Amino acid sequence: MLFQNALIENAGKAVDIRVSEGKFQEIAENIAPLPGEEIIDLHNRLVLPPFIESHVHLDTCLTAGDPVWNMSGTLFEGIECWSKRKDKLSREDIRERVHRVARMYAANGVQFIRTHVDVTDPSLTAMETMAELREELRDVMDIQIVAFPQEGILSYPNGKQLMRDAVKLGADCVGAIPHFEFTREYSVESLNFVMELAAENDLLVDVHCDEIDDEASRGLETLAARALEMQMFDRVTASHTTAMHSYNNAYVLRLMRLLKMSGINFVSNPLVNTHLQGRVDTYPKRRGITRVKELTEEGINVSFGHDDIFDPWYPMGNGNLRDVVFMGLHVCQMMGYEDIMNSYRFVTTKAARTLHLGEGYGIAPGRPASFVVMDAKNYYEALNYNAPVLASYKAGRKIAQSSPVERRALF
Ligand code: 17E
Ligand code: FE2
Repeated sequence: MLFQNALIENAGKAVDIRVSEGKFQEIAENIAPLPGEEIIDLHNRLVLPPFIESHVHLDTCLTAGDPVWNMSGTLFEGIECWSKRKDKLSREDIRERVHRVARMYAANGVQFIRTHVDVTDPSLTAMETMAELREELRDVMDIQIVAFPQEGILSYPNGKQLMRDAVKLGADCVGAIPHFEFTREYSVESLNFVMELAAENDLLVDVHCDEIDDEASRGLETLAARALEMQMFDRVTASHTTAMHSYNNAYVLRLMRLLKMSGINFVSNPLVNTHLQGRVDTYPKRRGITRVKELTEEGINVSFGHDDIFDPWYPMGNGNLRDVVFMGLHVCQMMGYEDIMNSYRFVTTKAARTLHLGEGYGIAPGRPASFVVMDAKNYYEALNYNAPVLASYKAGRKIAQSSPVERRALF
């Protein structure tokens, strides 16, 4: 199969892409077609590596308002609402919602998802079902599962054992929620516990870390220190870290040194944390987004996630990561020309680093022929006009398509 006239990752010049046996074979200008080779002319459209959702909760998706709506818009009320919904969880319920949301993501060019799955449930129904769905959806969606203790590890009955059981059920990654634990001592112990658990089982770590507007919430320094001391480095990710927004600058200066030494990744969720944070403020109201610009400038890897699709924490979402990037650029004030042009990296290559996709990702000969074609000539235009993903190919197979959108004034 020969794709002609592709503008790969904002390139100024079009190239052709030969795909066979599910892999990129050749990428060059004016490749001569082979006899009988199928040819698809992309007409100078943008080609990107597939979008990656580096942080979402698939087990909670599509449950907003069931049984109750989150009226305050706080994280903590969201956790209460979810706790009520958890009582009604069944395999069929999870399967139906995850299939539906996987199709929503796929239609928007997403091919990789890291999902956090709540394991503070003695039945571990969500964890078990998600492990099954990970296998079932493998050809269309690569899913990575984080065992996520939504209601705490030390602060939830049998929390440590539930985490160990989730690892046995096949978690790829372990999480924690230090800002939700009853005490500072518990939060430190929970982080030490998951780092040991990950090291023993050769797993990745992704912590919901300091998702609170409390400048005294300092799980991050503990997580980064352990990542350094245990040499786990970029196998560790700190998600949310919204308290960093409220840290004083002198403390951030000290912290930044450790963060760089630790090599950890960050995931920021700009849509959801713009909505959830600042809820105890009157005016001025904090934005509550971690310091994406400053972390990125220091060479630290930061990606963007959606976090929620229509659930107790966020009443919107359709699987389009464009909205996440759009909000992220605004709220983090990264609106320079190059910032905008390169912002697809927050939901592609930077996320790939966090997920450790390695050679399984990226547009290069020998790698799986997975890519998206957007109805735009570069990402600036795609972002600004919310261009549809015209086609999404995974290992050489088309798994989703959209039509070009026409919005026309009649004068
Ligand atoms: N749970 C949590 O602790 N934080 C979040 N942002 C979501 C779920 C969505
Ligand atoms: Fe989250």
